[in-house]
Amino acid sequence: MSNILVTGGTGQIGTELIPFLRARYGNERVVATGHRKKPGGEIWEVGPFAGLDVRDSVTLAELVSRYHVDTIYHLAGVLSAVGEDNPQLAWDVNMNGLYNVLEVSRTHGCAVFFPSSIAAFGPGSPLDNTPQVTVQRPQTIYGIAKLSGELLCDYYHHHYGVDARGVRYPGLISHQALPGGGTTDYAVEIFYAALRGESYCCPLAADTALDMMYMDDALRAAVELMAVEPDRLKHRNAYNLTAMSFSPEILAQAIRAHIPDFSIEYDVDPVRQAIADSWPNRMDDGAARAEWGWRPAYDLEATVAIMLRKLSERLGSR
Ligand code: AKB
Repeated sequence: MSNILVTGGTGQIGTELIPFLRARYGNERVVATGHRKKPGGEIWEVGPFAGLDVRDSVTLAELVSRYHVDTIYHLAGVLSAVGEDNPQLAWDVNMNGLYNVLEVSRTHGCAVFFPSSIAAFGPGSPLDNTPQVTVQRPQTIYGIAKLSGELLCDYYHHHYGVDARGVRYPGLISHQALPGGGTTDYAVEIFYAALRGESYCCPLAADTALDMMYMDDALRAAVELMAVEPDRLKHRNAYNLTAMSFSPEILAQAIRAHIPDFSIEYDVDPVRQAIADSWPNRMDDGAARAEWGWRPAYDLEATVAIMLRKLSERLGSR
């Protein structure tokens, strides 16, 4: 029987994608990998886990052979804000990691899921209703690697028949692992402050609109895309994907519907602000809707309600 391998398994998406895949396909069939030590907790015990730095092609190939892997969800990567602090590391992990995943997929016949990002757009891209196919001149090392990654996935598909598929994720909002080093992280951090009864100090300006998505939608999108008949996919790498668009002020207002005394203040980080200003306000995800039936389930109100409920259960607050 063939199996699934997830890189970046201990990160923001991986922490939730692994149980999601295991519930669907069986615990033993999903191999979690991460460059950090295996975290404690039941989800890490019920199926295989292996240490993996995605730049290590030998270990990656060995795991793919040992576990008879036929699909790789390649989530390992350095995010946008951290990438600007260390562009050499970001390029090394994000590009060489993807290259290794595509190479092992070429030699072992695996399908690949690649998470691109709104970061693959940049100055010159239309910010509103950003089309599926348009100008893409990102200026962050993260965005450059995402765009290069989209092209590399297409190259491996056209030249070697690797079944590589991807989405351009917006900022992802989740209540388990923290994102760690992205420009959209504020949209997760704000909930922790609100539930602790603290004012939130936001690094982005009040009116900075960005695409966002609740994690459950992001997981479902990845699995649905990988399950679609290949001949339906015209824009494989990578599909614009969004669920909502909001600014910090709009998000704060939505939180105040539950916690009326919540307050937000602004101390704009010029690096993150410049990145956010170069990203879409709202993408057009019509190609994903038309080609593989993408529909988000969580809007802003639903996301705020579930984040506050799930996080308050975890943090033991109101
Ligand atoms: C980031 O902010 O770097 C990521 C992304 C939008 O790709 N969340």
